[in-house]
Amino acid sequence: MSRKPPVQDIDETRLEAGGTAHAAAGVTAVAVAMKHAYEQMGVSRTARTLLKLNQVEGFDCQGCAWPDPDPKHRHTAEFCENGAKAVAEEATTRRIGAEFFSAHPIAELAQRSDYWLGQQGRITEPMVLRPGATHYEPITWDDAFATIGRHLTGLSSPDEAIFYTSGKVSNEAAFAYQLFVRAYGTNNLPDCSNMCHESTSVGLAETIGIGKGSVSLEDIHDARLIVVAGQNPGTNHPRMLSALEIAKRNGARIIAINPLREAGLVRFKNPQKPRGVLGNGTGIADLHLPVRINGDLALFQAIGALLLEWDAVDHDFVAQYTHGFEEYAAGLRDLDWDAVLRATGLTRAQIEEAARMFADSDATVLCWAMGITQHHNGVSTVKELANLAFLQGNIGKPGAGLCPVRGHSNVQGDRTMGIWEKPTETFLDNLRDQFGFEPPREHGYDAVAAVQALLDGEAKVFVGMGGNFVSAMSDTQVTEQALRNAELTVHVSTKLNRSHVVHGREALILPALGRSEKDRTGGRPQRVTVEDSMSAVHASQGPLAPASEHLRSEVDIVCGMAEATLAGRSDVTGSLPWTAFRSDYTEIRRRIAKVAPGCEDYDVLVEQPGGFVLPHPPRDSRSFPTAVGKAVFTATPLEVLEVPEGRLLLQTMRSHDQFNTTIYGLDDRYRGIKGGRRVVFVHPDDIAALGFGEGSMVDLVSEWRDGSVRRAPAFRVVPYEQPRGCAAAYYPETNPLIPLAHKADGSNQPAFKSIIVRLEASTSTGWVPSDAGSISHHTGDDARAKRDTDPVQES
Ligand SMILES: Nc1nc2c(c(=O)[nH]1)N[C@H]1C(S)=C(S)[C@@H](COP(=O)(O)OP(=O)(O)OC[C@H]3O[C@@H](n4cnc5c(=O)[nH]c(N)nc54)[C@H](O)[C@@H]3O)O[C@H]1N2
Ligand SMILES: Nc1nc2c(c(=O)[nH]1)N[C@H]1C(S)=C(S)[C@@H](COP(=O)(O)OP(=O)(O)OC[C@H]3O[C@@H](n4cnc5c(=O)[nH]c(N)nc54)[C@H](O)[C@@H]3O)O[C@H]1N2
Ligand code: SF4
Ligand SMILES: [Mo]
Repeated sequence: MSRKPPVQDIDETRLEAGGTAHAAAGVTAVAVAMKHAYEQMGVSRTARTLLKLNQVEGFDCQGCAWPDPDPKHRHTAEFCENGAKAVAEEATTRRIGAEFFSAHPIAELAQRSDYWLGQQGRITEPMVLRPGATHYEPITWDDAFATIGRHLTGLSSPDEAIFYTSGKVSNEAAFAYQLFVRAYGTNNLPDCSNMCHESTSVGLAETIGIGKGSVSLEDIHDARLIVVAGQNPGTNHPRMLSALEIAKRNGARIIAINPLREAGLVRFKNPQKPRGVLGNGTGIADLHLPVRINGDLALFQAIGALLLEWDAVDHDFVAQYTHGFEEYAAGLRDLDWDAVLRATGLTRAQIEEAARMFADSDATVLCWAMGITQHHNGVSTVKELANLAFLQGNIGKPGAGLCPVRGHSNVQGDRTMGIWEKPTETFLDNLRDQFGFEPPREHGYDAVAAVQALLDGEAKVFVGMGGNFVSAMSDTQVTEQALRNAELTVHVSTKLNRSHVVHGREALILPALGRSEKDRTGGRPQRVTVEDSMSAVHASQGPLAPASEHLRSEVDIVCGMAEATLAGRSDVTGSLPWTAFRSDYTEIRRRIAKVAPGCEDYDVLVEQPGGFVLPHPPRDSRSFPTAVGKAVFTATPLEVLEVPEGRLLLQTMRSHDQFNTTIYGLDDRYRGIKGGRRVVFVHPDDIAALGFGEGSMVDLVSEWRDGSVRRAPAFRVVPYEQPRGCAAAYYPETNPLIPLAHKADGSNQPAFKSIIVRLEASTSTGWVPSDAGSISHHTGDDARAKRDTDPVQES
């Protein structure tokens, strides 16, 4: 066991592939979790930290947004393997300070993978990269803030600055941040949600009037049918399996809709229960529909058509609460079943079996994640899920509802706090009334537009509140160029990542306290609050001493940036309480209560053990705050994503050993991968048909209607059961394949899950950097020919 960071980077030649797991979790999960924790934190720190994780008096897991059980039903070990890894990653005893940065020039760091960068340890002091310098060097906090203030006040318009947020940021920091940004004068507040559940937020706002899910944990426990579509909970929301296990024991049936047979959806061995440790565990999915990538829209339409045909419809609900039913039903009357079968890759019998399970259930919960949202038609597919819920009245009653499962632990809370490039007028009015300045009304840049603005020279400063924008975004080479165009890049971070080494002319790294750490900003113990995927808000307080005495809380850092930037502004300075904010976060919560809709008495309610649940009109009273005041059925034309001969439809997903761009390790245990990441999973018959073999080295190549050709080199071909014509590989290594303009209609979310690619024998055999990729262009007739053969790859 070594607590030292790796010296060497990933060696893909050591990769081993083979064998998939038939169950998730179990004792192996506990062993792996503990190994990670001990390696990063040592034994006693591990115990001190993990026992506080997800406890009422403890801190909220930095992993996913899955909710905690109510305080009466929590275990002493209320976390999963990947929660333990998330904690270990932050609570590591590894450190990088000034010596590290003076020993490693940027040119060298830029060659390192996100894995190597992240594994070096916690950043201990503010660092600056001066224009033209080869190394980051230390800078005082005051000078760092002054640098930011100088750049921001020097821009010809506040709209030339971009303020990104990643979803780990607390509600207090997020609220203070958006206040600063709007007082400064822009709504350029893109966030990771733009790449994540934006299609959900847009689709649900249109159909139910609020962009959030409508279920509680109890609804999952009490459901008769649970659909898990485009989601891999065994890896990405592991404690969801405990909830599914309870539901199964209460008699629920489960349908998994996924091109892959993910281990967590097959069987779960609950490590908290003797039967999970000693027995065979619990079977999860009663039916697995191995849908073809992007086939969900057609699948949900087909299920809707069958329910209509069988009259398995809640007519009272439809009549009383909905709008647009006739048009929806008319659209499905002559459904083109041939097209459905081509789009879904399923048989009619499989679809009928699923529809029968819907028909037999009087309480259905529909869960989904990135397999649904990250497509060009992600918004329509979400709306199709809403249609299914409306058809059977499965919203606003126990055991039923819409359940988008959010990613980052506080991504939903950040939106509630106003981290949004398209704020509502109500929110802005409240902000004005509370703080006495006129906030900007024009909508700002989302993530894709932010990259474009930097490319076009219309934006010049990029501030990242957490996250790793360069690696997370699509079109790696283009996004990197965009960030390099900036005059200043600033990152508030805990660990080193690629966004620090692909930088603007000048760059700052501002090291923040993590959630596992004691926050004594203003000389007193402070707590923060977060909101989970089911709109439950609660407090979080870390137990550990900070990684370095120089760290500041995100709230404190925001206040510092704000003071340095707004100092000379007579219109806003007097009314903004930065001093009060940093001396007691309760003051921020009092302001949240006044500004954020639904957060009345926020400061009082979060004091209750376990917190409180935000209002959700469709869930609470079947009232739908849409334009027509009802739940809105929508009719979308059926669509088949056709893939030309010799190509594959690629999805990009997470391994079991990563949190987004943070790579914990190199194993994807449930899918049989050890020691590497550059793999492409392909159906065995497709491998043969394309003239490759198991273990062949290939480049992934995507071609686009504008004549551009994108390449991600050096992936090992791994045979893997899935629908013919589909393929899968990990993100972020595949982001070079996805043009900025390949995104969802209506939500602008990058379509990370459907990319038509071809495999080409690779010329590279050795190591390639994890952002390796290239863009070239077809010319003349060649380009025209491509346009004719490639029907969907619009960009
Ligand atoms: N350990 C860990 N936990 C995490 C994260 C992490 O990286 N690591 N990330 C967090 C974040 S930010 C998020 S957003 C969530 C992501 O959680 P998920 O959405 O579960 O993440 P992905 O790995 O992208 O998995 C997508 C799933 O959808 C399936 N899929 C792909 N295309 C399609 C399709 O067209 N149709 C259907 N029906 N299925 C499809 C894939 O096979 C895969 O099982 O997890 C959060 N939790
Ligand atoms: N191809 C492809 N691309 C994708 C996706 C996909 O499925 N496929 N998924 C997309 C999705 S769903 C998402 S959400 C995005 C993720 O995009 P991001 O949220 O931007 O990325 P992360 O990798 O979660 O960010 C990790 C970094 O956050 C910093 N950090 C960690 N903890 C803290 C903290 O407590 N405070 C602060 N200030 N910083 C901290 C660390 O420096 C770390 O390096 O990626 C998207 N990109
Ligand atoms: S399910 Fe998510 S929130 Fe819960 S412990 Fe695991 S990673 Fe953390
Ligand atoms: Mo996400």
